[in-house]
Amino acid sequence: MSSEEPLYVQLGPRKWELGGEYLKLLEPCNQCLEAEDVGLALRNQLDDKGYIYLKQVLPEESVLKARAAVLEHIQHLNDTGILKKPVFSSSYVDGILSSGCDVGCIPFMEGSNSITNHPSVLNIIENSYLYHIFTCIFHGIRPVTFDFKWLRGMHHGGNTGCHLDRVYMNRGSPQLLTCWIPFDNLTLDMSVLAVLEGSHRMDRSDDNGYAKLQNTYANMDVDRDKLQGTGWFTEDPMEFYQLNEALPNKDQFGHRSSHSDPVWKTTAFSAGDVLIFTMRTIHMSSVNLTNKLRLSCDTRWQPSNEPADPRFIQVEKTLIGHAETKFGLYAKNADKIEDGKTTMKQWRKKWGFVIKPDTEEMPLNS
Ligand SMILES: O=C(O)CCC(=O)C(=O)O
Repeated sequence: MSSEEPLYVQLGPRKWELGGEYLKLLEPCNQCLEAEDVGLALRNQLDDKGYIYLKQVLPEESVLKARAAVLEHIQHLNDTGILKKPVFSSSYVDGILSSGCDVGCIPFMEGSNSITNHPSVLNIIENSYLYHIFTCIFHGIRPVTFDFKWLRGMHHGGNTGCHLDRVYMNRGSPQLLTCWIPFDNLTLDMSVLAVLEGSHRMDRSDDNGYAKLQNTYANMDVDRDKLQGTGWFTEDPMEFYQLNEALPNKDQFGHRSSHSDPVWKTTAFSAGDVLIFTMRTIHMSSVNLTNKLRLSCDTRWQPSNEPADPRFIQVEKTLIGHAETKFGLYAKNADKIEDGKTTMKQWRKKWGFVIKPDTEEMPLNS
């Protein structure tokens, strides 16, 4: 393919051209690592954009070793009959999925378990380089990383909808950060992470749709609020560009014409890249259009001298995550709303966000 040809990325229902109006290229900031004060440079990047993208900072060979360990683990679950449906079409080594292997066919690997604690996996997700980077970001304070790991396999046709992480893990340090690590070289059609640059900022006026989002959705706690479903605000990334439609100075697409307006960004990732972002940064992943299993792991980091969300760190040997309730992709197809549970549509209505008429539901009574 010539480099002149447009590249498209499928973000939920939107197929956007990379470099086009709605989707820009995510740029690495490895130059921060050359700064006199690395921590300051990284913090400035985080404050300004809501993320730090570092290109090829972990050894590729070790990342691919971690990938191989996860693929072998999944195959072992098949071989021993724990997983009935074959995950891979031929040899597990290439990670090619058998046809029809969707979300229920790929094992749920989140938590602190034999595969997240496999030496080759830990060698990546708790790599000493990451300790160094987070020590720099946290002003020299040694970081701690949650024992709970979000190791994911993304099936063909799957993706993660638009959300921010605060709704899942907001009971500890406000400095908590996510570190997303692809376990492979990922082309744009292999479910790459996309961030809404600038969406995390808290310096907007109260009438701004992004301020409203941060003052409502971002303050949700999926467990406290008894949410049923994914926890995603929406699956449609375009909704964020429409948040300010009612405001003056908007252009024909509902954008306000200001350079600080959030913009979606993504890129093809290399094994060895890391993407660090704040709990308030809206993000999603693109649809996996390939027949290859996309593996990644998100880990969480914070200064060790601050309280940690007890659901995700080993305190007195309890580590429960969201207990029996699953959010994210594994909650996508729950059709019946259980008694006492709430839905994102109900919350959105209560907060005053646009609800499409065909998705109306009962109002929240609280
Ligand atoms: O890997 C994905 O598809 C989503 C990752 C994510 O949501 C996160 O890192 O918080």
